[in-house]
Amino acid sequence: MKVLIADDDLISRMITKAAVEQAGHDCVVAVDGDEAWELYQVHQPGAVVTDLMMPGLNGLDLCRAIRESEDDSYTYLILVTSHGSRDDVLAGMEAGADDYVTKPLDPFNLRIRLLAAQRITSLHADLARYRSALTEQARTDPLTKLHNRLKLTEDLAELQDRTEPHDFCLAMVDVDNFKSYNDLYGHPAGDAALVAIASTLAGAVRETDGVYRFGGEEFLLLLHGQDADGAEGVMERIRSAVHALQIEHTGDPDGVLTISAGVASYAEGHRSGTEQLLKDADLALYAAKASGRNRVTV
Ligand code: GH3
Ligand code: MG
Ligand code: MG
Ligand code: MG
Repeated sequence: MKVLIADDDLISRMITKAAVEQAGHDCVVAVDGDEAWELYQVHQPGAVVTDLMMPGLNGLDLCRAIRESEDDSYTYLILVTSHGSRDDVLAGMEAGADDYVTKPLDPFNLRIRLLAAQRITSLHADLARYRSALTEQARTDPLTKLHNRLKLTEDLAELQDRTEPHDFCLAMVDVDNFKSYNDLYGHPAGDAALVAIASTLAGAVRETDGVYRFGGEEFLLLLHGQDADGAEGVMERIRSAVHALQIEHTGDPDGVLTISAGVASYAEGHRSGTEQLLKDADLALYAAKASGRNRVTV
C-alpha cells in the first residue's frame, strides 16, 4: 500500500517513515499540509498518516479536503496526536479521520492500524468495482449485449443538455415480419436472429455512435455528426448488410429477414427536444413499413 506521511517536524517525519517502511509499505513524505494535499492528488495513497498541527493546511483541513475529493476511492486517514489531547482526537475524527496514534509513535501501533487500513481500502475498491459493474449491467441488454433504453434516455438527456450545437440523427430500426419468423422457426431461432442483427448494426457504425436495443425487435441508432442525407446513407448500407446476412424467412416476401428504418435529424428543426425526435423517427419507420418494408425513410 502507498502511504502518505505529513509532518512538519523532521524527527517525527523520520520516525513515522521508518515505521511505515518497516511495516512493508511505500512512503510519500510531505513537510506540511499544503504539500501533503498536492502529493495526495498525485499519488492517491491508500492511507495518510498526518500530524495535526502544521503550517498551511493543518491535519484537520487535510482530512476534510481528502474526504470532499473522494469519489469511488477511499483513503484511510490516521492522525498523529499528542498524548492526552482528547479534543484534538474528537475534532480529527469529525473531520474524517478513521483512527489516531499518539506521539511518541509506537511503530507496532502504527503497523497494526495500517493492516486495518489495507483491509478497508481494498473493501472500498471491491465495492467501487461492484457498483460500476452493476451500473453497466443495468444499461445493457442481456440478449444482444447492446445498450438498453435506460442508457439511451441518459445519452439523449446528455446530448440535449449540451450548450454547443451538435448535429446528430436518430434511426429507429424494426425487424420486418418478425412475429411470423418466431412462429415459423421458434423463439430460440428468433433470439439468435436478433443477436446477429444487433451485431451487424453495431459493426456498421462508428465507435462513437450509439446502438441500443429499444425493445423487442426494435433498435435505435444514434448517429453523430450526420445530417439527414448522411444518416440515410448509413442506414441504407445497414439495411443492405442485414439483407446480406441471408437469414432464411419463408414468411417474408424477400425470403430472408430484413429491417426497416426511420430517420429523424436533430439539426433540422428538432432542437426543441429529443422526445419529439424519437417520435419523428418512429413516424418515419411507420412510413417505411407502410410503403413495403425492407427500406429506409427520412
Ligand atoms: P412488422 O414488419 O410490421 O414489424 O411485423 P412484426 O411481425 O415484426 O411486428 P410485431 O410487432 O407484430 O411482432 C414483433 C415480434 O417480435 C413479436 C415478438 O414475439 C417478437 N419479439 C420481441 N422480442 C423478442 C425477443 O426477445 N426474442 C424473440 N425471439 N422474439 C421477440
Ligand atoms: Mg506539527
Ligand atoms: Mg416492432
Ligand atoms: Mg417488426
